[in-house]
Amino acid sequence: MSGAWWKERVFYQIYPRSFQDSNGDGIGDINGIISRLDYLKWLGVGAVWLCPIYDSPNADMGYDIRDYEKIMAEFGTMEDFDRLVREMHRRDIKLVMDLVVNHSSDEHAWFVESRKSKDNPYRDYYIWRDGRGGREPNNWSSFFTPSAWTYDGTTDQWYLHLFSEKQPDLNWENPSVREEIYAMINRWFDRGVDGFRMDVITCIAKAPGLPDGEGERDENGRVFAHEHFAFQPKLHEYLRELRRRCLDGRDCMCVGETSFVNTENASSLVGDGRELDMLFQFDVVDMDGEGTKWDVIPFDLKKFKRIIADWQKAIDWNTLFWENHDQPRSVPRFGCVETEELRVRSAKMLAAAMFLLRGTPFIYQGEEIGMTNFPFTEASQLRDVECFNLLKEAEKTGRTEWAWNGIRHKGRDNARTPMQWSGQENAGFTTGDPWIDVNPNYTQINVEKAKKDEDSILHFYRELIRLRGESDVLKYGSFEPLCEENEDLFAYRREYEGEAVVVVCNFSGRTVKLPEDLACVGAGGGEDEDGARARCEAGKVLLAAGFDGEGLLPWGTVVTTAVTS
Ligand code: ISL
Ligand code: CA
Repeated sequence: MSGAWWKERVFYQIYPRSFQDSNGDGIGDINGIISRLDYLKWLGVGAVWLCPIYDSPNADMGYDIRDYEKIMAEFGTMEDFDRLVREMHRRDIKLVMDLVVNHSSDEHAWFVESRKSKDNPYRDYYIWRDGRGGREPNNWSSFFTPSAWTYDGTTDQWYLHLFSEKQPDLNWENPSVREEIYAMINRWFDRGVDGFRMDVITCIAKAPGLPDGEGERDENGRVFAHEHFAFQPKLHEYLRELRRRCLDGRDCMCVGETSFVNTENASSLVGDGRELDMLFQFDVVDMDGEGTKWDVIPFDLKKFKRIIADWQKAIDWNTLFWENHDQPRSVPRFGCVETEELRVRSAKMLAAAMFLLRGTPFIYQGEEIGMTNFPFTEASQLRDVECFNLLKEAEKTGRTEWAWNGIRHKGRDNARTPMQWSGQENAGFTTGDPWIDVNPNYTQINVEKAKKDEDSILHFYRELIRLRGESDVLKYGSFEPLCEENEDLFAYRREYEGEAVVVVCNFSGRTVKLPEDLACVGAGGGEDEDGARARCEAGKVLLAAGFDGEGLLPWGTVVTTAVTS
């Protein structure tokens, strides 16, 4: 069996600013990425999702694009980019770019024109409205700021921004906007890119008339009105048009960052080849927040199992991830960092738990060495607009302690600290001053050290990627949840054409004996009552960490062959 390349391969997400600096200015760049391609190849990576590298004033670290067809000067030149494409393709690594077209930067030439006058040809490229009695046109709040509107005195109107005020929303209703975007996408395809990750793509269409939100109001009467800006009917129209105009006829892939997707509406986006190929859902990573992501609640294994089983059932092909540039690190979050031994073991367990499910794995840079959160203590260590706005608002209401607790657990800068390559100064990331501090644990946690240690998290990832690559059952097998009521274990069976594999993961700090129904796991030859010798012989261990033949040590995992059902 050989499916689409984006199902066969394991993805690796690069946050360019923090991956590798090549010229000592403290900022990661394209030449730095090129110098690490052999590492990615060694690891077994088959495709890269590259976070935005376009010209940007960096109000939101590249997610505010000033020019879609220029490379950010700090990252290099278009020649460097063309070389990156060549060097990746020479190693058979696909390149997927970030596509941020819900909004642009307020410094984009379109917006600079748009705000000049009401009759400017670019006026309708953005969403401008009159105020209501000196206030905003409606009651929407934004992802990053209290209000989703900013007033502009030049024309006495307000513009809409679902993110920061430096990220005005593009008006997809306007056919000229769509034409410009499609042409831009096609030019990138013609340069050789293999696909796109589409930023907040589910929010590009807004409800006609921009009605007030009816949900829960904040102190100022504002509402996070996603019922009016996510999953609007026009979304499907736009995505189909985009596919016809840009994707059809190309051997490419598009994955949506589909905020507000759920198991009911997911199949309206994927599965029939008319809109997206894959989607990112956030049910797993949103699990440990209640109301807002900043109100941290403990990990709930049963809930996790339900979410995974529901999604594996809901659509044919999932994306599989624990981390990205918007999430904190996964080991302190879902595993255990109490001791070095447990950090290593739980990182391996998390890898097996997620990346052997049915779907395409996405590894975020540094996850493969088990990087952890940063011990933030002061605002000067932060770089993220989301954190700054959170602190600003929290100070007004005397909730500073609460905000800091949230930032330490969930702040996006946790995952944006430099990649830890070695025990040398600045973790081998830069010879200069890094743009954001290196995690002080880099002498312990780094690629160079992990490469030398066969028992490291890094080697486990490499082995896991190799196994998946060689195995049809791990790629294309069905998914069946096991031990659903067990309080400590997450387990599942994959099955495909006469082959089966069982994955068992201990999500607890206890040693757990394998329950009866998993008796054959790893037993490799033992016998049990129902004469299940065959079952036992099937129990060949493919991958393990903290497995002693009978049970799993705290945070341990085992992957074995199994009999088919
Ligand atoms: O990280 C989040 C807030 O905590 C998410 O809600 C995030 O803002 C949302 O998933 C959209 O993310 C994407 O678009 C943003 C950008 O800041 C993120 O980095 C990007 O992944 C605006 O472009
Ligand atoms: Ca640099």
